[in-house]
Amino acid sequence: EVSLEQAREALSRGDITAHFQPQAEFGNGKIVGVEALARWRLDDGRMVPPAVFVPLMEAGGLVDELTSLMLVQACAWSKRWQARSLDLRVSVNVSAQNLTGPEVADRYEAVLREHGVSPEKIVLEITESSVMSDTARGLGMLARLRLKGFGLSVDDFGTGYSSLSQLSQIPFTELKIDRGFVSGAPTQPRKRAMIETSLDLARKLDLCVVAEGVETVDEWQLLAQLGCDFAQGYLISAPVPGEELPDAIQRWR
Ligand code: G
Ligand code: G
Ligand code: NA
Ligand code: MN
Repeated sequence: EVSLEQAREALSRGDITAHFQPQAEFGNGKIVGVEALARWRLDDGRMVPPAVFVPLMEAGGLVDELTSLMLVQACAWSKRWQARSLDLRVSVNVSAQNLTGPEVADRYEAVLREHGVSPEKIVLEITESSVMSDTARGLGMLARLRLKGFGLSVDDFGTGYSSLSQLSQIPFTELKIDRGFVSGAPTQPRKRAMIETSLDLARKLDLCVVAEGVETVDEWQLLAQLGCDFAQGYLISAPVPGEELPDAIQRWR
């Protein structure tokens, strides 16, 4: 068990860092982006899972600090990779609570400007369930972020029971099919049907589609055949520290 006080300390001591998981284009296998995922290592080497510390930080008013930290690391690594000829979009997870704070869009834009990173290079992922729980203010903040050039992704699509009308009100650019539908889809017609329906919707709303949790070649082939745009999952690489990303991409190629 970890406390909010420990979480606060971990943030300020640099015990929480971003790892990055590559996303490959189905057409040619090229790595075109990464998702930043927060990792907290305790002094004794044990890891605290995000499923534990993210909700803790959300409840304790710390998630804004977490997201800012992730955004800073996304920018810093984006520049370092660029220096090695790796031009990548970076996705950063955003909580519903992030969108209720004052001037969020201006602050995120300022972080990017400080690092010389264009908002077009950053995708903000928000889970379908947060979209549901969101207030008018949150929806307005998403619209402002989109106007500034950030990409907007619906994460865990298919698990959040949002209505089509709610989804269509937000200027999303991307939809991420939840890994629960991807896993086993080649042999399970109901999962395949969910994927096909998601792809249909995405085409109609002009969104690009990322399949999460692609673990097998059979899954890759099915998703490619169905017309998915990008794959993320252990088949390509697990999330890795920023300095290991070029090697992880090399191994995949
Ligand atoms: O890294 P892992 O696969 O265990 O991630 C578990 C969950 O934690 C995922 O749903 C992911 O979206 C979430 N998560 C990871 N990093 C962050 C973060 O920086 N901010 C938020 N809000 N959620 C995160
Ligand atoms: O969408 P979300 O942000 O929850 O997804 C990120 C989570 O999924 C992270 O915890 C990451 O470690 C995990 N993950 C990434 N690729 C795979 C995969 O291929 N299989 C499984 N089971 N989990 C994955
Ligand atoms: Na995510
Ligand atoms: Mn997800």
